[in-house]
Amino acid sequence: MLDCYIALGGNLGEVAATFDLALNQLECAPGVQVALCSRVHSTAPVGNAAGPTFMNAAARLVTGLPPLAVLDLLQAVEANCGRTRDTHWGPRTLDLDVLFYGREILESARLVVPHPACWYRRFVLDPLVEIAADFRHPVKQLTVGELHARLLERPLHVSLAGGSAELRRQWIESLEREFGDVLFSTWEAAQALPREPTLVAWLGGTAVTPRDAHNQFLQLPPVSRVDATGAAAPFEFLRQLTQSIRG
Ligand code: A4P
Ligand code: MG
Repeated sequence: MLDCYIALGGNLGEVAATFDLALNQLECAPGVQVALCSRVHSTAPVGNAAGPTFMNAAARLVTGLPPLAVLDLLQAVEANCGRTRDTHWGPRTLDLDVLFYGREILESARLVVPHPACWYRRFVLDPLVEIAADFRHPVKQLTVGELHARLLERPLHVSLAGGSAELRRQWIESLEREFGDVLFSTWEAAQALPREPTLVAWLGGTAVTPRDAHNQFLQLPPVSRVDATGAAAPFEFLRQLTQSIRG
């Protein structure tokens, strides 16, 4: 048996009632107990297609099920609660994500754990810190309480590393226009500052092989780095990162 932390989200219908229904279904499933649940938080939607205000919560499950069986169960409960998958990141009655499966690090086509975005999203960490402040993120090696505290620092500081100097200049200008309260910097400038940025977004390097490019990414600080090179629309991804950390 191990602790599995999950995130609950939704912005269609009676979301708080849907969360209750979902937690009841999880509690009734063989091999799972719902040990603890956070309060339900009202959160600003992240992403252009996300729709109206969200409700978010977090729960601790105690389970003997293997990780993919937990994912199957969460997806079955989503479907029972009226979840359809029309628009990626579109409005939804219920989204259930696996945040942590014990202290395991898993990466497969269907399941990535720890959830790659859990450490920089206010809508995840605000509820999670209520029930798991001392749980240590197995990759970032900070506790949930420490990760949450980083997102409360002001000014928030987002730094752009890699990419061309011209691209970074243009993107920083656009981001500053939209997010007047966030400090944006190039990684070169950020290194002279006393405090590490909240988040360092990697826009890609000059290396020829993918392995060398990955090594360039790995030279960024482990706690704050995010690889934006896989994003279909990297500028939109940066906007969403900024919305996520600002809350
Ligand atoms: N998958 C891989 N790893 C995991 C994991 N750890 N947990 C795969 C759950 N699923 C995982 O998910 C797509 C696929 O991810 C699954 O088939 C699974 O095999 P999905 O739930 O079908 O699609 P999605 O939720 O639209 O995509 P995604 O990327 O999970 O979106 P997010 O990250 O859940 O973000 N704003 C606020 N305020 N609150 C929110 O909750 N949520 C989103 C969606 C956008 N904006 C939001 C919120
Ligand atoms: Mg999801």
